[in-house]
Amino acid sequence: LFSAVEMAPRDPILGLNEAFNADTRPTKVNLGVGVYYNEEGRIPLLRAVAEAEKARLAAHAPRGYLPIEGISAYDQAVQKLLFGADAALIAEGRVVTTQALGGTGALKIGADFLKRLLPDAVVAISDPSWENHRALFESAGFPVQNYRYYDPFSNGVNRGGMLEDLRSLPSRSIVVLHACCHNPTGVDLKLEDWKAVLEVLREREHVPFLDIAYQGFGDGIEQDAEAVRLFAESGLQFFVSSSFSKSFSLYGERVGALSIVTNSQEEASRVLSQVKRVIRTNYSNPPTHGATVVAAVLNSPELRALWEEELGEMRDRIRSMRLAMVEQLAALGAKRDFGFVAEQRGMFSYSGLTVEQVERLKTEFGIYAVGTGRICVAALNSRNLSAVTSAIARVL
Ligand code: PLP
Ligand code: TYF
Repeated sequence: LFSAVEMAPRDPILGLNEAFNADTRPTKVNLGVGVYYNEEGRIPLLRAVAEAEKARLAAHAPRGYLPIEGISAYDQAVQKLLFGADAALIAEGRVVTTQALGGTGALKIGADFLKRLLPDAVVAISDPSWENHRALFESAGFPVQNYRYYDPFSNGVNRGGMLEDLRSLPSRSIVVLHACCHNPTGVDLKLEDWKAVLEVLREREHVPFLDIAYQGFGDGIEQDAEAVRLFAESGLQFFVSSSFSKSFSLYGERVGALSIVTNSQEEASRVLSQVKRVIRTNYSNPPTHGATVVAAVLNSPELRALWEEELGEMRDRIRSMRLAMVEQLAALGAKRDFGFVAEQRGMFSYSGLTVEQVERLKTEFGIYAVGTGRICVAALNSRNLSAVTSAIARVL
């Protein structure tokens, strides 16, 4: 049965963790995987989460099956966070939201549902994108193409190329867009760019699939939802996959959601019935813990304020690490201007380091980054920063 099974390639990012864990150098630094570490180099357990968990534990709540679409209070809280508390489309009952197994699970449910709706569609993802975007949509049966996105010369977005590629896709393609804090580049569209993209999507009748895995890590919770809000007001129908893995530091609890914006409440109920069918045949219904905690935090004014404060601290710490990195590299006389790192948003920076330079960082200095040159700025702290910047200056 298994004699012909080939060894699958390792995930280029998660595979790095294994190499990092096996490295015995005490000075090693993991800038590979997209995880937020605090100043002490640990994944934080947010105080808001700990409070909600304490209450949940004390309640000795039974663990029955959840509804297929998840916890209603959670789904509603997700909608408010994404579309705004006063969004017309929520009041009109036009949005379907289902709890999902992280942002990844949301993408997968959305992809499976789309395959039934548009079996012959092409999916387009940014060049570059989170590698799992391609793999997920391919495994759902779609051909996946790239649209131009990152421009290495300006460290910005190739706006013209992006719009041209979106225009030349077959009509009714599925277009995956990073709503904020683009992974892996850290380079986002500006509001004007979003408007231009939206018009092309409308013209070509493409189906937008917004992926928002880092809400609150860019400029703020509301600010980072700018693209989602713009699409919500456009009258278009679209998909949103969202995740609390990073914003609640609940990676392993798998807390995400799929939201689908439809034209009417009646349409929404039919869509929900089909999404539930997809969920049922994948994992039946979602787990209780993470979504209960997130719903408790988002629906309690005190815990929510605490969460916003803690999320703000994470955002500010990343920002200060970006600035310190730029300053230190300049002070070290690095052979390149790294000023662009301070302009990027979210956890990542496309540093421009080559495969060879990344390899040297690993072998000579025990500093792990993704082969594309992506570094996770959220893993820097005031103790490892100077080791990282001096190593980068050395390999340039
Ligand atoms: N989408 C993007 C762009 C991501 O970077 C991630 C990161 O993990 C995800 C989705 C998946 O999030 P989750 O870990 O909640 O599945
Ligand atoms: O890009 C990252 O590092 C995060 C974590 O298959 C991740 O999004 C990486 C790879 C993967 C799943 C999650």
